[in-house]
Amino acid sequence: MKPTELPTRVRATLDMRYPLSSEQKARFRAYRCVKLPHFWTPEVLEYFEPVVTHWVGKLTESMPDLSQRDTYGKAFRQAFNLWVHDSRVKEWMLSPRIRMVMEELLECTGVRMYHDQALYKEPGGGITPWHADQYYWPLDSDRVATLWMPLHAVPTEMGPLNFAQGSHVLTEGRQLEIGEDSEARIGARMRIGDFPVLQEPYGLGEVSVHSGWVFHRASPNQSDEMRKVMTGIYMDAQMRASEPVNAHQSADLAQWAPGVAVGELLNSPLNPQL
Ligand SMILES: O=C(O)CCC(=O)C(=O)O
Repeated sequence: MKPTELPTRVRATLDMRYPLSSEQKARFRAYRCVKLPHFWTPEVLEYFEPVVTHWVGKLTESMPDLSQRDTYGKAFRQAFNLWVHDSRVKEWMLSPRIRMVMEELLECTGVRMYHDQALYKEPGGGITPWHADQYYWPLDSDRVATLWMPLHAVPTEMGPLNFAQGSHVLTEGRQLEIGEDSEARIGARMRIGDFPVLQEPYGLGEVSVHSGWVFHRASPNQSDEMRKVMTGIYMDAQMRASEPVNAHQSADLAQWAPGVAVGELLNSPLNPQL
């Protein structure tokens, strides 16, 4: 794959540090989730939105109709590792701006790609049930987080991501795979109110970062437009593979870090250091 010349102003934003405030860093340290306004410029979103939309169309074309999917399937069209398919996406997802913000939030000196995924919640698409991502990940520390990047503003009716702030300390519910059961059981636990739920729309260019054990969900997309989101999952460059504790983790290890054995650094060709 040949490197791509990006438009000058897009490239400039990808190379520029996002100035995290001490309040944002403290918030992430305490709650393990934070929203970052104006992370991307309108130009960056205008450039990448059609690229991501093209790949979601191509990579999910065999997906059955919404009505034929289960609760998780109704949550979104999901397309993985777009950076491997497209050099423009590669430049974006491995950009200095992302590296710097993830290093600062995860408090480590290097980060690697675990994988990326586009999450397109269709008009009429259902809830994203409550869950914690790290249930799926065979990783030996919690220095891993998702950068959730809507490609447009996301008002409440489109299903912005909600977080139970600080819920990474809760071990109850971690063993639940995403689905109706996780929605009911984790939802009931969150209603107790120990972990205030952040439920806010996203402005244009706003992104969020949440670490692997924070419980989160999204409401259905009640608008008549697609909710278009690109995400990247980034981990400490020193992350090692842990013994898989469920079938999802075994499959994840083989898929996202092929050839890496338990105890080894996750440094397969699919896990470049940014
Ligand atoms: O986009 C969504 O609705 C859910 C996203 C999510 O669960 C994640 O990125 O970890």
